[in-house]
Amino acid sequence: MYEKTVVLIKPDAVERNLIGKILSEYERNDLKISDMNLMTASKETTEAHYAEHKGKPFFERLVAYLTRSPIVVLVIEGENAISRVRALNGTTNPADSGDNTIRALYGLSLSENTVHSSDSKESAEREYAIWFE
Ligand code: FUP
Repeated sequence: MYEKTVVLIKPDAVERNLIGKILSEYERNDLKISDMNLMTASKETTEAHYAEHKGKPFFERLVAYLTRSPIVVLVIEGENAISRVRALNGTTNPADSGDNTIRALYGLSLSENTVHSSDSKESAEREYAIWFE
């Protein structure tokens, strides 16, 4: 199924000049970047994006991290883009992530794990509305 997914290149990656390396992982796997914004996320937008985690012990730290410096917000398209981008990104904790995944290559820790991508079609639509509308 042809899909769109929302990806965030997070502050730890932009700070370390990894935008190009991360974009090239998606492009060389035949995924299409169809929208892209470099921005500093507001607290309100970040809290909406991570609404499912509100109230959890790591929530405040998560919001502080995502808003501390610029991020890149992307729309990536292709056949089964949602699961393919999740596979390229790797698991949430870089320490457990498969070799050659973006999080294994570049992730610093569970909380500073370099990239985000939507986990379902519903999440992709919700996140698109948050970041692009
Ligand atoms: P993912 O879908 O892989 O981005 O992971 P989650 O939605 O479960 O978590 C969102 C973000 O919260 C992760 F990228 C990292 C952060 N997090 C923590 O900092 N501590 C935790 O215990 C769990 C998640």
